[in-house]
Amino acid sequence: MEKRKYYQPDAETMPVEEIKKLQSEKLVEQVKHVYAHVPYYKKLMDEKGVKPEDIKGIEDIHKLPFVSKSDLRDTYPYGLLAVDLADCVRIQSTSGTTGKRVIAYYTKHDLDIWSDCCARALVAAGVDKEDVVQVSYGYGLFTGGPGLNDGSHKVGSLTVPMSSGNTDRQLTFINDLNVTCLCCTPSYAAYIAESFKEKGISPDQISLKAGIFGAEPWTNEMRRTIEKGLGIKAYDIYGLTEISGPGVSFECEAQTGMHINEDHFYAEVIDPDTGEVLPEGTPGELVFTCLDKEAFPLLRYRTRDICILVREQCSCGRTFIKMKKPTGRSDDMLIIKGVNVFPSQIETVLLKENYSENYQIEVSREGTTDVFDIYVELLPEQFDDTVKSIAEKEKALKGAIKAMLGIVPNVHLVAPKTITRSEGKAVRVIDKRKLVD
Ligand code: DLL
Repeated sequence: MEKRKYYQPDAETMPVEEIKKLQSEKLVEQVKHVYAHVPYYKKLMDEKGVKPEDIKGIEDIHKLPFVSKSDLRDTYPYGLLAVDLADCVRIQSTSGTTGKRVIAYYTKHDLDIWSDCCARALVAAGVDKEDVVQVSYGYGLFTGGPGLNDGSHKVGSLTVPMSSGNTDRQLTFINDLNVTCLCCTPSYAAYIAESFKEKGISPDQISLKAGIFGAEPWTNEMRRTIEKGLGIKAYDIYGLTEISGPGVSFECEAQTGMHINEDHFYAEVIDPDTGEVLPEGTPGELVFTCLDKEAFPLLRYRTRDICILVREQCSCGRTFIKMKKPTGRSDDMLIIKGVNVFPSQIETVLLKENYSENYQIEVSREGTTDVFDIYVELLPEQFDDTVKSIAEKEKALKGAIKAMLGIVPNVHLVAPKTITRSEGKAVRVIDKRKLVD
C-alpha cells in the first residue's frame, strides 16, 4: 500500500491566505475565551489597555501582552487555567530542576490536537500504518513519550512504548520487532547507535528507517552522525510543554527547517531585549500563541528559544511556515570572557573535526577570570595515539574552536566512555560560576 504523504492534507497544504484567515478567526475567539475565564490574563490586558474587541484579526496580535515563565510561576498551579478543572483530563509538566515546575493542563480536545500534531510529524517522516514505532522518549510527566505515543496511535502504527533507559533492551526490541522508526532525544539516538556498533551490528543490519529526534538543540553535524550510525533519515521535531509538547513543529523530507502547525499555533520572532517583532528571516526569540487550545491557552508566550522563521515554498507541498533549527535558548547562551557562546557552535566544530558527539563544557572562575574547559571523548580508534600526538590534536582543536568563537578554551581529549551518556536531554554545560555568583 502506498504511504500517505500528509496526515491532514487539508490543513497541511492550506493556501497561506486561508491560514491567515483561520488564524484570525481563532485568535478573536481565543482572546474572548481567555479574557472571560482567566482573571490573571484579564488583569494583564487591562493593564495594557487592550480589550477583546480590539483584537479583530491576527494583525492585532501585537497589541496583546507577552507572558513568560515567570507568569507561569506566579500563577502556579491553577492560575492560568481557562476551563473548569473537571473538564481537564491530563496534566504534563516540565523537566525543569529549578524553581516551580510548570504544569500544563489538557482537555480531551487539547489532547486530540496535540496527538494530531505528532501524527503529522510521524507521517512527514514517512511513517504509516505498516510501521513499527519505538517511542524511547521518557514517559510520565515529560511530554515526549505520551506525545509521540498518541501520535503513533493516531497514524495507526504499531507503537512500542519503551520510554528511555535500559539501552540493551532498546536494541533488542528494535531488531526483534523490526522497528522502523525510533523517537528519542538526539543524544540518546547517538548513544543507541554507539551501542549497536559496540555489539558489532552494522547500520545495514538495523531495521530502522527513520528517527524523530528533538527536545534539545542538535546540529546538522550531529544529524549526519546519527544518520550514518543507524542507517536512517533523521528528522527534527520541536515543542515545549507550555504550548502542548512535541509537534509544535516538525521536519519534512526537505530537512530545511520545521513546519509550524500554524492552524493551532501562531509564531512570532521578537527582539529579546526590546520585545519588538522582527521580520521573517531575522534571528530572535520565538513567541507562540495557542489559537485553539482550551485548558491552558497561552497567548504570546516567550519561549527563550532563539531561531529564525522562514516562509518559502517547500518541495514537500506543505504551506506552513518553517522555523530553522533553534541555535539554543537565550538562557543557555554562555558569556565566557565577554564572548557569547552557544554549545551548538562547539558541537559543530567537534563533529566537523571528526571527534565524537560526547563532550562537556565546563566554565569556572579564577579570581575575576573565566576558565573555559572542553572535555571531548576520543573515539576508540583515536585512543591508541601517543601522548605527543594527543597534545598535537588538542592544540589543533583549540585552534578550530578559536576560529569559531574568538576565544581559546582548554581542550582535554579524554578516554572513550568517560563522559556520561544521556538517555534523555543531555547535560552539555556545567557552569560552576553560577554556584559562586
Ligand atoms: O522537550 C518537548 C519535546 C519532546 C520536543 C520531545 C520534542 C521532542 P520541554 O521539556 O518543555 O518540552 O522543553 C522545551 O526544549 O523550549 C527548547 O529549548 C528545547 N527543544 C525542544 N525541541 C527542540 C528541538 C520538550 N528540536 C524546550 N531543537 C524548548 C532544539 C528543542 N531545542
